Amino acid sequence: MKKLLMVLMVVILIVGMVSSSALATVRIAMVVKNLGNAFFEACRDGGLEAIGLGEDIELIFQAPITPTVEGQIEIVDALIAQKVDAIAISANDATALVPVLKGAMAAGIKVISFDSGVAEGGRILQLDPSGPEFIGRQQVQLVAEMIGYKGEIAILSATSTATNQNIWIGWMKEELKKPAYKDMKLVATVYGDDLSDKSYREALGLFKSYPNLKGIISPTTVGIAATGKALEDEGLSGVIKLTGLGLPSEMKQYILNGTSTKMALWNPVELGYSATIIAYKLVTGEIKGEVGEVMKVGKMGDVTIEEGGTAVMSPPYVFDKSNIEKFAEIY
Ligand code: RAM
Repeated sequence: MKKLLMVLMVVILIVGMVSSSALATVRIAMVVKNLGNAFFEACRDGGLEAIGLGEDIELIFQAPITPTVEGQIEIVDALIAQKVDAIAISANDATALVPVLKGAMAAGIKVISFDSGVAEGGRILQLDPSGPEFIGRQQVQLVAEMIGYKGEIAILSATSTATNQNIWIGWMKEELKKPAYKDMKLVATVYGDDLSDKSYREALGLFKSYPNLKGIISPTTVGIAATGKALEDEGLSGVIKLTGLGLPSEMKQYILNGTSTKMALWNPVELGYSATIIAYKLVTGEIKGEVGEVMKVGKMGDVTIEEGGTAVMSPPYVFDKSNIEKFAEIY
């Protein structure tokens, strides 16, 4: 919140290494869901690491203050007018961005989505952090272990239109159909909109509405940290088990005190790094964006473009007391 309040402008950062030579600068815009989310700040740091590899690249980092698709459409419109070379976007809505991004591509801008995807017509490719099926199923496996495969569970998500969370939730529901989970019941899915205060209130609402609740999955870094705080404040740490996708730096205290015994996430710095490299190589023509193509993504190695124009970066890590402190220093 503090960070969010500090930043009242839509444009928060324009950085880059602009060559003093006559070479044309490649301008890559990273557009994320909203400002003030440490996950996306880590993605931005990865983007900066990537542009550091070249001397003619500039990174423009932008997001609406709250995670709305209208805000992102306005930003993309402005980026088209600025004639940037590439846009890498984490979408607040899969389909509503398609027309404006089609316009961007028609203007010669290379468009990719990463993290939270845009539907096929609106981007060249979507970079998933890890396989969506794997992520969704793993979330259920984690909470099931924590509650002994028995009792009521709820999901506290980001926005109701977030592509990534909605796909993961779809896979969670698939996983829950397996006989192993017959004694578990998903009683509610609520949305904290990736805002700490709203997520906190939604968590309190769950505690009140479902007195028998045994576990919460929060597949959003903002949601899981807010839920951890709500559980602690209400004296419910360990009573209702918490898992999800969290930043180690934000979740360290809750992992160490047992509010959440295990949770998962990939490295957001590497995600921003990969998205920026792919966007850059699409601009230079080194990557075409065709299905089957193997992309060389710097230190991340080879990444293949699969059916539907999707590519997967790497598997998620699982954090617990044994490794949380080490990862908390990184992101
Ligand atoms: C939040 C955002 C982001 C998601 C992570 C796990 O920071 O919703 O899109 O990937 O959580």
